[in-house]
Amino acid sequence: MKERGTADVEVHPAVEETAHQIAEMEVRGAAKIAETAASALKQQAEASTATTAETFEQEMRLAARVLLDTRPTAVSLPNSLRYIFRRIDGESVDELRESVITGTRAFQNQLASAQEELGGIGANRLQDGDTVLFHCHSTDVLSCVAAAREQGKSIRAIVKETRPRNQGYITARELRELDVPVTLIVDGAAGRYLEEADHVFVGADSVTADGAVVNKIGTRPLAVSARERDTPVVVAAQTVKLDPTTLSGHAVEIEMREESEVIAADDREDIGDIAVENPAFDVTPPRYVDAIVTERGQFPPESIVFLMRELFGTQSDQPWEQQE
Ligand code: RI2
Repeated sequence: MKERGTADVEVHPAVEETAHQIAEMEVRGAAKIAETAASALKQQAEASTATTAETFEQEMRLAARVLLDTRPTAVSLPNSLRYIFRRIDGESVDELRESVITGTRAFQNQLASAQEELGGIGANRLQDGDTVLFHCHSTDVLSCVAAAREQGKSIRAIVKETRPRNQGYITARELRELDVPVTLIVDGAAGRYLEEADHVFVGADSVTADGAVVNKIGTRPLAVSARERDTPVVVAAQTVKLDPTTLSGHAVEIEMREESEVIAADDREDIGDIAVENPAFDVTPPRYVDAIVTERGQFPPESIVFLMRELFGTQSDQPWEQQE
């Protein structure tokens, strides 16, 4: 991919490779995607042979767009790039390069400390002996459980498979590493097991200004069933998951993935002429969510807009767009 009207501006192979890994979900999870994309941008800066500041900046914008073209829903990806672009500063290529490297390090440190702080806050919701029902695989959620375990609380887990990619298996494995007893269930059994749950904990790929939570497909029906039983639904989402574009009315695009994740080609052929759809995420309205836990504290979903205004103002920039 080249920037229009420019000669020989190309992205580093490491950026292409990272983009491929994100698109194929070899690298996945909103926080991990953000961290890896930031790292790729740093590699682009480090390897740049640009001789002018203008060319260097063109390379950065092009690299950002290649990374952004991978998965449309997790806002942590554009937010990570925004963070770094806001800190790009200098007259010479060396100064610009250094600002990208420094900005990336600051972003990655912030990401790690945010998750730890969030974990401590989320752990306060958990009591010794609680049973928690989990959907998806979220490192923000697991940080809450890890902090609760460090406080000596005993937690029991019910883990949904989370079809089609069975990310519940990853959650189950990581909960076992925290010495949490795990019962794995198929997604359709969640209603029955909600009777035993004291909380539902889920992650987020994006949180909108009206407090809606965009997360792994199946979150919404789980939250609706939990509301019916008065089981609290807690969303663990560090502030990098808050979508600044929704402050000005933009909608979150829901990623549609390949049908091969849903059904094997042979089975599909056996069945006959059918359509298969595979939305990766759904949107849970704020009325089904009890709390959004961030590193800045716990918020009722309807008030998350105040934190978003404080963090982002009223506008969101697209610094990777081509400059005229
Ligand atoms: P952390 C995942 O998406 C899940 O939907 C999860 O809730 C979310 O990212 C957040 O993950 P995917 O990349 O940042 O597996 O909490 O499609 O790890």
